[in-house]
Amino acid sequence: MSLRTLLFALVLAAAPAAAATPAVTVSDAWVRALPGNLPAAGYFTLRNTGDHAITLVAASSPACGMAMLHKSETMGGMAHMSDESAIEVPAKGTLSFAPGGYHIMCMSPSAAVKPGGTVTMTLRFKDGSSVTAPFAVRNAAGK
Ligand SMILES: [Cu+2]
Repeated sequence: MSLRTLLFALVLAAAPAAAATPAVTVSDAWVRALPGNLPAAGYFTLRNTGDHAITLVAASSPACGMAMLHKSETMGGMAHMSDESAIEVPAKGTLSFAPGGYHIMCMSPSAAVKPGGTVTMTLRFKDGSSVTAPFAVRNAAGK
C-alpha cells in the first residue's frame, strides 16, 4: 500500500465521526428581535426522525454574544425563566420552542438580528452531534 493510499484510507475511516449528523429536522425557525440591546429569543420545531432519543444541550450563533436554552414559566402569577441544560427529545418525537415556553435566549444580539434578516443557529446534542439552521428574524410582534 502506498503512502497516498494509506492516507486516503485514514481519511475515509475518520469521515463518519467528523460528519456526525443527528437524525433531526428543524422547521419554523425564527428569532424575535426586540428594540435596543434587549436579548432576542429563538423559536423552532425540532423533530427527531431517528430511532433513539436525543438530548439537546446547547445552542450557539454568530449573531449572539451568548446563547442559552431557557424555559419560561409562570409561577404564582410571576413570569420566570429557567436555564435548561438538557432537553430530551424521544425517538420520533417533536420538541417545540415557542413563545411562553422553551426559547433560545440570544444575549447581546449582533446587528444581523434585525427584522427581515436571517441568522444561523447551531443546536448541539449530548452525543456531540450538531445541526445548524437558518432562523428568520421577525419584529417584536412576531411579524
Ligand atoms: Cu430567556
